[in-house]
Amino acid sequence: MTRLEEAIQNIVEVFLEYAGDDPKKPKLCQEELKNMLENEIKSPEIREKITADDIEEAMQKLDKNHDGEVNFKEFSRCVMDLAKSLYHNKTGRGGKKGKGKGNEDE
Ligand SMILES: [Ca+2]
Repeated sequence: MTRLEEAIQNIVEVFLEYAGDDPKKPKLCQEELKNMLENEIKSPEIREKITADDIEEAMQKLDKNHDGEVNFKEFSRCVMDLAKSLYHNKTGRGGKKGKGKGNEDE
């Protein structure tokens, strides 16, 4: 498998692995989200972005539709946000909107 294929597959597999036993309704509850963050995010740089120390805050941040759980759409948005932030750190580009410099190609 190529690196990109592997990355895509990993995102799906990590989500499904933690998202509960019901394959028809894969969502992360707060406890599952906590397990996932603890086991799958080790880099302090990324950890601080997602405030894994405060699981309720992390949950609220990710749970965009406020149903108390994190679905795949919400999870993948979080992964993309982390990827964007890493990209920003490496290149100085693609930072938060309205911050002026480094924003021109958005
Ligand atoms: Ca949700």
